[in-house]
Amino acid sequence: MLKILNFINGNHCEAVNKNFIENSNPSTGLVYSTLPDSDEQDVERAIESAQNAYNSWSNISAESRFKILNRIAELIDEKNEELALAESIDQGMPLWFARTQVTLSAQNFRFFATAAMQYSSTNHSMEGNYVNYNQKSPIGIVACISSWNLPLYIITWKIAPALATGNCVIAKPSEFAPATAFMLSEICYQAGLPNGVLNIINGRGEKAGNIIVSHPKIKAISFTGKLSTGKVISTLAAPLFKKLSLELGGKNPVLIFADCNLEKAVKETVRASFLNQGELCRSGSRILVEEKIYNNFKKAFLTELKYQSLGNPLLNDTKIGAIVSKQHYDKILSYIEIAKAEGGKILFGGEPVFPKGLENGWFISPTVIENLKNESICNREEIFGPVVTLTSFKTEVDALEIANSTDYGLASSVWTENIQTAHRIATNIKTGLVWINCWMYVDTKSPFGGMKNSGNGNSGAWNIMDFFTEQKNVYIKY
Ligand code: TXE
Repeated sequence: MLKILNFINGNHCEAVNKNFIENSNPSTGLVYSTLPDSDEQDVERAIESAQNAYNSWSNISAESRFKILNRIAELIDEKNEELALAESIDQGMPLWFARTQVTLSAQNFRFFATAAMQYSSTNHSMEGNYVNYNQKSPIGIVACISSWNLPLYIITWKIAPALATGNCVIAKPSEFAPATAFMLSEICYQAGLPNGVLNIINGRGEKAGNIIVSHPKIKAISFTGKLSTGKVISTLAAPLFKKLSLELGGKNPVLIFADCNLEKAVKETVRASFLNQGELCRSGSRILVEEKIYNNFKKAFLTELKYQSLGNPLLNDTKIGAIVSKQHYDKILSYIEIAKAEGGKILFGGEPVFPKGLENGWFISPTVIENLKNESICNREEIFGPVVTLTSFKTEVDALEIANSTDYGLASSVWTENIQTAHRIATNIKTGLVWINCWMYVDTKSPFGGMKNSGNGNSGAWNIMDFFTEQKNVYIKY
């Protein structure tokens, strides 16, 4: 039984109350690890250790921070295989995909290690013999709370900039996939991160998570998770004037125009729909196809699905692994039932799968549904699983209207060979990310974040460095 521990003041420890939560391997449905069911006592100990570490950490040179964060990146790369295996077992994603996510996690630390050295402020002379300059300083103790879908990638994407800007961190991974955060704490210790600079608290969101976000000493919260949780955290944070960076859900449209490269559009849209079992906030879940090619696209899309092998995530040719938890598995299946009740036609899948030897695991077939109205629940609410809807549109205006019709605005992809169409759609679609003739290309140097109910766009690159700092403007008359 894997025993996951908290990481407080450089030590691994159980919850003070000795309580723990059981966590299951999604491929087998069996409990395989435990994690601390932390409460106030654990959070207080973490906050105290962060406070003790803050003065030294916030005052060491940027180069010293670079060296430690860069060493963490090197160790993540060195341990790619064991981190990837742990992630695949814990979250259910295919092992080959987990390797790519570990590589990106190392890049997160490498990018923000260098950002620590490059991060600068501005100054300028003003008429009337004034000079104006601004100072950027760390906020203090910040919270990084992450989701289970890309556990290591998302938590490193938060922790690295928070540390690079000189803050001390209280991080809380999801209780559904805590394994690689535990391994990250060991890596940070090996890299020489001073005790108390990073503390990782495990536990339930509504308990440990709530205690962290409510704590008066936590001055900023970087959160990734459901819209509903983002609302709860915002309600708690607002009266205490805590800074908030929110990466929330999505219901991402894929726009397929008749003049697209059909073969490429089909292959990439299958990937966008079912990579990581569709458990990506950037997944394309609403596929909008120009009427002229709807039947051709549908036929090619369904044919391509036959190559999406589903099963044991540890096998190299597996494209679709297990669903992270029984709770989420049931939620996805309930949406498929809702779709049927709303008149949806199941073109492919629509039911659980029981791979040989893994009959107790949580697997759901890639599912394609057509004939749903735009205002149907499955076209408006985030399902966050291997379920997509197919809808046709007549004109570009129709496509944009459908694409922009949900309360989310995170990501979109557009397939067209017409550059004018591409620019018009990119300009008028209301999503924080737009991919044209591609999907899931990400660059750490670029800002990232959703519009509308998908978040507040404070992530990525210099946005998140600014988020984790306080700015002061100084005017000097001479
Ligand atoms: O979210 P939850 P999940 C979104 C994705 C989906 C969600 C899935 O779209 O909606 O994440 O992640 C903690 N106070 N994104 O199911 O349940 C909880 O313990 C404090 C968007 O994990 O909200 C966990 O650590 N904390 C993203 C974390 O919050 C609380 C990319 C998330 O849990 C809490 C990836 C509370 N009251 C996924 N309740 C993007 N937009 O980029 C829960 N938690």
